[in-house]
Amino acid sequence: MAQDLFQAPDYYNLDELLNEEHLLVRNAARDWVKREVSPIIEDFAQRAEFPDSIISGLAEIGAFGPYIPEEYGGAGLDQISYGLIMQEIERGDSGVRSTASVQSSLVMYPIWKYGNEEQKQKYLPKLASGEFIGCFGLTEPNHGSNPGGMETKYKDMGDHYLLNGAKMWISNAPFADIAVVWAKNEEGRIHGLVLERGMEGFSTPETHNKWSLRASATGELIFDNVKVPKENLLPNKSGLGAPLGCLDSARFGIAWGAIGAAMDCYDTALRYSKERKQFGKPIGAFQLQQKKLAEMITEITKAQLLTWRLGVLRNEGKATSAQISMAKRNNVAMALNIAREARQVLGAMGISGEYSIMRHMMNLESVITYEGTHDIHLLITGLDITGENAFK
Ligand code: TGC
Ligand code: FAD
Repeated sequence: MAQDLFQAPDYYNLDELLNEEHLLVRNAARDWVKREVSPIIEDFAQRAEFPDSIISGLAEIGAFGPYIPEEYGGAGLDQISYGLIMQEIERGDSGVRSTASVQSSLVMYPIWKYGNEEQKQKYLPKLASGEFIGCFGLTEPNHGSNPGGMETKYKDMGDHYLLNGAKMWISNAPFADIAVVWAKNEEGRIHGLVLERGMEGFSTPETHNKWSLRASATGELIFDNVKVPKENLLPNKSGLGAPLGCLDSARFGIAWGAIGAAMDCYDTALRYSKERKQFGKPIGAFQLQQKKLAEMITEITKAQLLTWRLGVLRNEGKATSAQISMAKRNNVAMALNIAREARQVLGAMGISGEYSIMRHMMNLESVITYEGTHDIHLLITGLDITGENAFK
């Protein structure tokens, strides 16, 4: 990839809304991405390989459990710092942000919120340091948008549970040390179970041939009569609300992350538009290119404001799930549109791996689908404002 010359757009001086800790955390993540992610990520994406050498760096910048208390190895930061870290990482690559999102919000969060003290002590410090990598199994071959219909189930065998079923499209699965898996008991109630690699009957085949999130490893989780020790059940919450509660936290991080991808596309297109000359002028001097760039910075600024306000609400414990859905939906679509427009500003160079735009665009095609599709989030807003459920 060409040298990383990224300069973050801040059209409305939003840095003035951030405190010293936010700026410190954000700048550390920004520098780390420039130093450790940008130089290698295109090669890994081209080879469809996860760059596991970055795991220790992710832990160092606080990307594994930013808001998990320090007593469990987390960084003990607020929600805006968490969002800023996700923004900076996704500025580098959505797949790297996926790894951090899953680890923090889909693995550490349920253990922290629904686990007992022994489970927290056993897993959280190792997840925070990157010694353990986790994954989250909710989606199944027959149940994506409708996870409540899941077929994976476990039976109480007296001294252990017996787990059967399958999950698919699971980020980090091929190399994860542990998996938080959602399954129904004999009464049909959903519970979370922690599986460890090496349990007999538990396998994690990799999903190949993805044109998106190529630097993130995706796989299946297969449970063939897996004996799960009883102490591995997360005891403090059950029902579909348990996995959906984790999704709130992850979707919040994605809303910030998408801004990072959009900022990178905009910044690349702006710089290119000043350097590339056609018809004797920089292409940025033509109205059609200015329209694209002006609309990009407008949309980025609106998304930054939306997300900052959502962060304040989350810090105050007041953000609703529907507000989070709105931000995830808006910001990912915004980023995808900007990636498409930015690609055009670069002409043929826009499809080259020398620039990050096409990689962001392809990645965002997953981001707009996972953690609830664009349609599902619209229906969540629709239900919230009308009181009418249009899902079923
Ligand atoms: P519904 O009847 O509405 O709700 C069932 C129970 O859940 C509660 N609830 C929530 N709780 C916390 N947070 C939320 N966001 C919640 N949404 C609902 C609800 O109150 C109820 O509780 P209770 O106590 O009354 O039982 O459920 P439904 O079956 O109608 O489905 C609703 C729907 C469609 C919105 C939901 O299922 C949904 O969000 N579907 C999308 C599925 C999804 O997002 N999957 C993501 C899988 S993980 C992933 O993609 C990771 S990618 C990560 C990466 O790589 O970065
Ligand atoms: P479907 O649910 O089959 O939807 C297909 C289409 O129908 C969509 O356009 C959808 O919007 C539409 N649709 C569905 N229901 C309705 C409705 N009621 N009204 C209107 N339209 C509807 N899952 C995990 O559990 N863990 C992970 O780590 C994880 N990582 C992922 C990584 C990647 C790269 C990808 C691509 C996916 C990942 N997922 C993960 C799965 C993801 O959450 C699901 O793909 C997503 O929830 C959608 O489910 P689906 O693909 O089965 O689509």
